Amino acid sequence: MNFVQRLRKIQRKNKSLLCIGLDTDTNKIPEFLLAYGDPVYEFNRRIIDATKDLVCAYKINLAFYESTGEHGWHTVHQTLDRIPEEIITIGDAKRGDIGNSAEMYAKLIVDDYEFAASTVNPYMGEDSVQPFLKNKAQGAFVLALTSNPGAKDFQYLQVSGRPLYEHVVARARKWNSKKNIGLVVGATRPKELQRIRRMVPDMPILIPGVGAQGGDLKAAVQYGCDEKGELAIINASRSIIYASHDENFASAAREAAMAMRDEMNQYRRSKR
Ligand code: OMP
Repeated sequence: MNFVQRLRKIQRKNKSLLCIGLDTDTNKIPEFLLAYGDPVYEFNRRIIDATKDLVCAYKINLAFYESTGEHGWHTVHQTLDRIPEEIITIGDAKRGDIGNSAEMYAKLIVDDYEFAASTVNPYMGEDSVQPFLKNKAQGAFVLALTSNPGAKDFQYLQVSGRPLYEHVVARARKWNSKKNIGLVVGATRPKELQRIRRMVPDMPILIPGVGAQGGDLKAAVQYGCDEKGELAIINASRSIIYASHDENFASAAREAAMAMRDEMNQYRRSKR
């Protein structure tokens, strides 16, 4: 199965476009978890167990794990082991470097952790992205137009008559010989998302920025999906995993996830 087939399969099975971001911060998890040997794993385990039938993907932003030192790497492995095989796992590290260095980054994320997909920064061009694309079953999401305010610094610059992010989209299409490239487009940019989807009718699009960043959920679904109502992966991290700070945090996360998944399904043109 190639990456797109894997994604469609789980989106159909769980009837879900939702990706939960495990951006787990020890300062934000319920205090009682600090008594556990690995509080971050214990938090992730309970969130995963409470939501795994509601999502198509989990995204692990490696910054939250690497910042805790050596132990964080172990926590990533443990967390990945807890996620059912059929669910897409995204290693979000936004790497991008010259070819031989990128090979080493890919070695960790693609071969060692064995994430189903990664996020990559295309600023250094094709050789910086290719090491993440070797296996057709594993995808890479290229940053096209990001959700944050700083996106305006470079991504909208006009280059040869069109904004820079459109050049990124066009290049990503060219690099996609194994059909395992996706794009990242922020939910805070609905108009542009609509245009990008028209440029890439059959690529997965990872759409962060709903929930805590205030992005437009309806537009994310209606403009982000392909014609079958699939291939948009809509990420929410803080608004789901920190829905409650009490003992009931996992069931609160489940409720928040279910509400978001169901709302998305209402907006899908073609429901499965
Ligand atoms: P919340 O704002 O808490 O839902 O988290 C958003 C997550 O998506 C974080 O892990 C961000 O690093 C990530 N993200 C963005 O917020 N904006 C982008 O444009 C791209 C990403 C990403 O690549 O995942």
